[in-house]
Amino acid sequence: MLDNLSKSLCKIIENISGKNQLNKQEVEKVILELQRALIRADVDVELVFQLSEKIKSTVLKENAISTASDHLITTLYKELAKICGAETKFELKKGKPISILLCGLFGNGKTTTAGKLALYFKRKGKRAALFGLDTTRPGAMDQIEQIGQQIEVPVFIDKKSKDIKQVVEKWKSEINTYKNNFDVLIFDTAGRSMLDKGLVEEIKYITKEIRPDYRFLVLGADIGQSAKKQAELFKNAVGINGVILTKMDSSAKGGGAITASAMTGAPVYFIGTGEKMEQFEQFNSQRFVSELLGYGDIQTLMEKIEDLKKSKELEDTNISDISQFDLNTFYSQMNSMKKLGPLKSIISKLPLFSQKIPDDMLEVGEEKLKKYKFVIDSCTKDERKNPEIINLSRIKRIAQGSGVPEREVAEFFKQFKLMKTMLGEAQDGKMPKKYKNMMRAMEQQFE
Ligand SMILES: Nc1nc2c(ncn2[C@@H]2O[C@H](COP(=O)(O)OP(=O)(O)OP(=O)(O)O)[C@@H](O)[C@H]2O)c(=O)[nH]1
Ligand SMILES: [Mg+2]
Repeated sequence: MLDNLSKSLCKIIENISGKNQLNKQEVEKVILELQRALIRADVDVELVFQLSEKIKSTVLKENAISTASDHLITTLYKELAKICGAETKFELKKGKPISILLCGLFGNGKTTTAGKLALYFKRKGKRAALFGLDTTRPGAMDQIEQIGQQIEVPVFIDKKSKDIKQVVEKWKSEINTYKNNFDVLIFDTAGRSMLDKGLVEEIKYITKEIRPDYRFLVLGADIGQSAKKQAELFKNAVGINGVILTKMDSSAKGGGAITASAMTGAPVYFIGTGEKMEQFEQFNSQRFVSELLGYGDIQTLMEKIEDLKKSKELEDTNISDISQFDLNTFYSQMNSMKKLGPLKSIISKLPLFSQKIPDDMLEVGEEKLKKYKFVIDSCTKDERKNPEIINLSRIKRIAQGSGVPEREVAEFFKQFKLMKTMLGEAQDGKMPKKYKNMMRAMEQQFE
């Protein structure tokens, strides 16, 4: 997601993380780099300017000649999170049906998103229904019909009518029945080009008649600088009160999209991350910025670990004293990693880990764990407690005893050593400085 922007931002953070204090020139240099990175990613120029002014005035308060690098990082994080929108979870009130209208220019993903939303609500135990209001594009009705069949959600369409007024009148006259039978009514509308005056008139008309509770603008992450114009167009026409970003999987730039919330004044509620119906998730601006800045999705990782600990699936492998870290603790760590399963995808987003841990160490499968167990069983008590004493002749002996090839035995000890070094450094407070900054930024966000 937004790989290029993320790379540039990570580089900026890396450069300042190493320094304690930054003087005014250095701050200005960082801001200049930030501006370049954001503009290259298609973030609106005016917004970039406002953001940089805000950061500058916050970190260099009262004509200070220098600032702590931590302060700059936390400010950067906070301000970026702000332009990506407030934290707003989409929640349904019990017993109160809602209607959602999707609008946007053509090809941005409205119809696909209508299906994704319906599936999202269905999985939450809600009764969702789709309504086709695209009487313009040939095949539009078939498309939404197929989507409905695929996700097993009722679809209301009028294939014969090409007259939007007729279709709207029909659904409007029956809307109370639908509201009694469903929790969420989702209306898919026609997409056109920005130059098409008829589009604005049509969407205004539909909104006036149907009076949807939510008017979501569907924006593709690949639209670049034109996001601002689109946002304004639909904001003025229907008073957008939510945004859904699609194609977050495929956009290299996406700057228009990340600032869509700032531009519409409406929160980004969801993002689409692929063509499949399941590739859809709630948007969380803090997590998003955290990933952009290379801190990875720490929150998700922590939640996952906590859940597993609660369900007792994960042993508590906290090691308070690094000298206690031996082959036995190493084995239980590996065992835990296996339980976390898809953690690899999360860990690989954490630069701290991804740089240090080889891929095959993150892919701990059943087979490998079995081998590790044989290796450990073939070690003497002394070797288990002090694996530092392992040498070539011991490796040979262990390989014979365990039936695991020498090369793999050697690899096992190499990985043990690597993990011990990493944990040692982490405990010395050398490595996680970046993470400490991040946590502080997150805390400050709520102050
Ligand atoms: N990669 C990717 N493709 C998507 C996503 N959302 C939609 N698409 C694709 O974008 C294309 C257009 O999607 P539609 O849902 O038909 O877009 P639309 O806005 O309804 O288009 P019109 O009705 O013509 O205005 C399709 O090929 C979708 O599969 C997404 O999140 N990721
Ligand atoms: Mg469509």
